[in-house]
Amino acid sequence: MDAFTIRVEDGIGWLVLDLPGEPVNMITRAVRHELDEALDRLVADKEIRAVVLISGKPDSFIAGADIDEFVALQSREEAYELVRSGQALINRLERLGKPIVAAINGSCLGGGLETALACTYRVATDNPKTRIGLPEVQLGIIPAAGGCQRLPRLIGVRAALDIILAGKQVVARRAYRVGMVDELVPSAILEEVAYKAAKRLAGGWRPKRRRVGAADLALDRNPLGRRVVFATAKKQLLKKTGGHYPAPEAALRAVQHGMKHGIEAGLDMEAAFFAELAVDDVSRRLVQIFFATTALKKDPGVEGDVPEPVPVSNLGVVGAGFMGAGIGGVAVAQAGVDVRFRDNDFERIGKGLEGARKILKGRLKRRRIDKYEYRRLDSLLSGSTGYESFRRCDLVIEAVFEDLDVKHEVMREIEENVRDDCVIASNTSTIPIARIAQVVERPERVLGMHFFSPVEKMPLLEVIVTDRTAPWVTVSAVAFGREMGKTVIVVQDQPGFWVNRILGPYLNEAGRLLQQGVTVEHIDKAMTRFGFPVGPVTLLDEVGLDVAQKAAKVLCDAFGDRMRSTEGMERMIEDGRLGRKSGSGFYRYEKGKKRDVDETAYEIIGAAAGSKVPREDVTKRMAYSMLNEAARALDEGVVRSPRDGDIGAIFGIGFPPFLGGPLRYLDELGAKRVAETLQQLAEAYGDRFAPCPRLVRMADAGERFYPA
Ligand code: 3H9
Repeated sequence: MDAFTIRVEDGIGWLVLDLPGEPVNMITRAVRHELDEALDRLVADKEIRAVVLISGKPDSFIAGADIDEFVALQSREEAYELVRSGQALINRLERLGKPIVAAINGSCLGGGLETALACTYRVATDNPKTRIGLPEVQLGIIPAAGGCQRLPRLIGVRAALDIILAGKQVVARRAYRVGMVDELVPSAILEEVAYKAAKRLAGGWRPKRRRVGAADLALDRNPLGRRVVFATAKKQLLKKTGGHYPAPEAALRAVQHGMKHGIEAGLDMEAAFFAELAVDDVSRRLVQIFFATTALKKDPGVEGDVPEPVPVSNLGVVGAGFMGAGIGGVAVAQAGVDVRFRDNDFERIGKGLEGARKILKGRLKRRRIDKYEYRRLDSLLSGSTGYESFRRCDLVIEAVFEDLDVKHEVMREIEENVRDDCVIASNTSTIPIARIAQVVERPERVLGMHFFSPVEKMPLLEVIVTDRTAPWVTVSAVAFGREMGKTVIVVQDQPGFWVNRILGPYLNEAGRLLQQGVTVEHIDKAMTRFGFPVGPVTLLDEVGLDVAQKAAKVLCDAFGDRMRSTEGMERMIEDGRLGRKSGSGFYRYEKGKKRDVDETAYEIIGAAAGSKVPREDVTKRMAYSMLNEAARALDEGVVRSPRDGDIGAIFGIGFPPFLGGPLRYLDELGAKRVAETLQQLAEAYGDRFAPCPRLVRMADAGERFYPA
């Protein structure tokens, strides 16, 4: 055996999994085979009275089934065979006849948790890297090795659906609270506690399940109560997925079926659904996104010789407004670095500190950190009206007002007050970095770090490099962005960078449709049905019409008419209708809550009388304007690869993940078809739709962005 070792100590068999050559443990075909053999030995060895299943790796218990194996599956039959063999093995583990303690440290996900659920007792460490959950639906499949059966029986249907349907991974503390694990311990004593539990189990101890979720479990026993739980879950689910993601719906049915007809029937359904979903296009695209994100975690951001990144332990943030506070707050919460704010007066600094603290408080409230960690992190936040102590900073991010003169002034001040090896970043969403860097003496250490708002929630970071940015500066910003928990793409310093560049024509098209008399609801619904989390008009209101208009102007100055926005938008701004922040935009807002469409907006923008553009036409105009721009910007080298472009669109603007990103979707539609449709749109609505040269070339040559 390569992956498993067994040692026996005083009647306890230690079954240690350490998959050779891999950073994490996962359940490969070979691991399944070996586990079967190991179980034979554990049964045969009369000396062994109980077993501890533990990992030999530092931060990974078991990260689930091997995703590469799914990718290789060619048919439903093959998928069915795979899932059945997995189920049989886990059933065997559950019925071994000897108690098993799962000693969990590090990732315990998917098939890893399903394995642990089949054990008699679960002990988990409070290591922050211990993440427990069933992320399968994020890959377009369902927990199919009994997860949809054993988890609801352990913690109640409602709590289990909360984990399964969202593909959640929770920290051990939360897993303990809901009853997924029986004991929570510091890493240092995991083995000792697991060993003691195994000893007690060997002596006939029957652990009493803690009465967590008692109300839920009572509800589960009542068929009517159960029906209500499932009906509510389904309703919420469909609202969220818009019917685009078959996996969560299948998981819901597998749980429901199993609860009604018993675990065997539930397993049959899990297997049938898994076989269908694993070879389905949606799953394939979601898996591609997983691999792209994983690859990005290792991408230093530069090609060729890769210099060492400057380790950041002191961060300076100039401008303690909403963005600055968000950046500082996430930096301290996620990367644990010392954060120094600088702003013009103490009131602003106070607000910035409060904003950053709010992020820490949120984590404390959600029990991601305890009160001691909260205090420690809080003490790392400070602020001042001067630049004293900026000499200690390894990275300074300016997040001041989007005005070139202001940025210039700040850049000069920063350069005067920092060390030579300090990286200087600008958090701008519109102004070219090269222009911001014009006033500094050493532009090679300047780049852009474009965070999205709100910083705590938005997963993407665009690192923007100019022709002069030095590689050590790029790798340092990329590495720190990752420490902040962001998915980082490196983009070229062109107007709009990547995300705003491809968003520009899309939002402008929404403006044109509005102007034409198409209703707000019709446009928003068309695009949420397409798969965006919010419609474009809602997005405009969220971003702020003034902010969107500023970005549109930058794009129009650079790229001309194709990027021109409508006059209606200007009129809305003149009228003070800036969106959510001003209490009214295209929608009405009351106490921060979005209400109905504000019909007076049509008058302000001078919309034509009610126009009935069919939904498909709205979708086509909106989506194709984005696809065309994505192909064009990629061709100009704004992003380094289709992979980065797709991840940027998915994480930056919520491009529907089930479509794989704009470039993957373009491949799916075919360049020829897209180019032809764009040509038709151009004839009907104007040159802005003319297919970009890259698409025309690809259409002629039958090319794709990704290999087939
Ligand atoms: C499942 O279990 C189905 C069952 O219900 C039913 C079956 C019948 N497979 O992310 P990292 C690789 S579905 C293959 O950089 P981190 C990863 O690609 C599975 N490979 O580290 C990377 O490879 P490389 C449900 C995997 O510390 C390397 O490990 N499980 C798998 O930032 C390091 O990964 C999941 O969805 C896998 N399962 O994060 C969990 N897991 O070095 C998916 C990892 O060649 N995994 N790799 O680039 C994760 O979420 C993260 O990788 C994890 C570690 C949190 C574990």
